[in-house]
Amino acid sequence: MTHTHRSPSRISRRHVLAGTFGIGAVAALARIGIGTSFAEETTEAVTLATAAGGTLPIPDLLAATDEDGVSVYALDAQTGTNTTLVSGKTISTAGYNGTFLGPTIQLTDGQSVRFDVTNNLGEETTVHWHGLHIAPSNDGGPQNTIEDGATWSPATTVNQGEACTLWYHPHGLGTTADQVALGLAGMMIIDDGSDANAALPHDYGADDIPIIMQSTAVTTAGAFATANNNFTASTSTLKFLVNGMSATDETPTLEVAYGRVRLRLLNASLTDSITIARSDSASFTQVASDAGLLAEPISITSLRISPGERAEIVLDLTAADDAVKLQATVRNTTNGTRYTASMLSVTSTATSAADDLPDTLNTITDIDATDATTRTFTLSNSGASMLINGIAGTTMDIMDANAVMTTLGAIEQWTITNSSTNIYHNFHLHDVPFQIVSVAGAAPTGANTAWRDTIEVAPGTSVVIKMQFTDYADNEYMYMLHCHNVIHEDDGMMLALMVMS
Ligand SMILES: [Cu+2]
Repeated sequence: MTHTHRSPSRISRRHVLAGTFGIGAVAALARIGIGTSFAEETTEAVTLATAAGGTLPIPDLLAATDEDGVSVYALDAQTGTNTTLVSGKTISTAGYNGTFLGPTIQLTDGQSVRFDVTNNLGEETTVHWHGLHIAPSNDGGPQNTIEDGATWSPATTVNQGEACTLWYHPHGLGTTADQVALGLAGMMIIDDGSDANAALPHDYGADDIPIIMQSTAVTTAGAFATANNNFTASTSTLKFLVNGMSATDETPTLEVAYGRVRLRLLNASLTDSITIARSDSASFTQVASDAGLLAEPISITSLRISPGERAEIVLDLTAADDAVKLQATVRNTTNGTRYTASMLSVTSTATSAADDLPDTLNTITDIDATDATTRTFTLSNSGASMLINGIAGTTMDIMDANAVMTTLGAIEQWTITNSSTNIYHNFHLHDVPFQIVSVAGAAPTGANTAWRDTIEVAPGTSVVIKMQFTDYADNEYMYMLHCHNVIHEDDGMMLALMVMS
């Protein structure tokens, strides 16, 4: 196989914020399989996967080192610059193990892991494992500050119970938008060992492709925007990035050697929602929400993904005579269309069609909330001050004083109300995924019937969710619940949750 089409010179010319991406080892790593021994893997009669080609950069899989049965993943948060995205501007960036974004971490349920996160940013940071079911002391929230030059080493046994697409990013108090904007974000993939996940495309970099989408703006000063008015300033340059490549300047291409491809879509934007559709308006298949596989594949023609959310889709390619082209319609917090980007063009060299997808992907057992503790959370704003239940969670004292207290094993049902006049919010809960009871009074449909950890709440409406707080309790460390418009989060739309033993 050849990778010359991803040579560094081509990449830089295409305005890629290159750092960790790459290139040669992707398929080999995918074959060896992080988390399984080489011996196990070689006893299976596997067909070598052919790495996807095209101009789309694909983050490397992060290789682990083994320490007495613990897979250790090393992340180095570091700074960089980019001089190619906007001509004449030197943009400050940051990434993990590179200068923009980070490698993909692929984990398997039951695996013992440790993350060694070293901070070389020159300022405090944290790393939160968005969607990962993990103890609050390891969750990476504002209590897990990593000083400049220090290394933080949370360890856990992967305990997700769902095949899903998660991500990792900073989660400090008041600094999340600033640091995510620089490029501090990476994908995390969980394999639950299920037959359904195995029946879906799952060869990383070959037919299982991460798609990290970022709606960004570069200011006249040459910085990534971190405030709403930067995005609307006529002097800012808007760029839609896909795995760090500017789709605004040139549509990224993906050439797959298979009849079907799985795209793991992540909206890593600060504030914008993204609606994905095929440019020919044809249908495509969604197989996973942000927190797990759907009960069954669903056919859709558009997919709206709010900031922080993920979704997995599969594209059947052999039926298409031409490239399957995806477009992204990007909307601001008041739901106005900012722009539309031609985000990806996918082609296949396969000559035979893929096998049928499974009819059933997941068994989602309904949480019995008959005796649930109920709570109400009202998201509102007073000008630029962003509030939950009237509180702006901007200091640790406020977090402590207003922590939501629950107990291990508790089942709860929450009504999340957006009382802002015209601003969209999207609610994210740490620790456990939730099930949706209703959206604006109606029963959930589509991907809203699957596990979720982030849900958009339209102005003047409510979403009712239910969840159970399993496995992890701590009387000192807190989880967070917040709006995942991270500008709103930094402006106070965040509270703490304590699960007491
Ligand atoms: Cu919000």
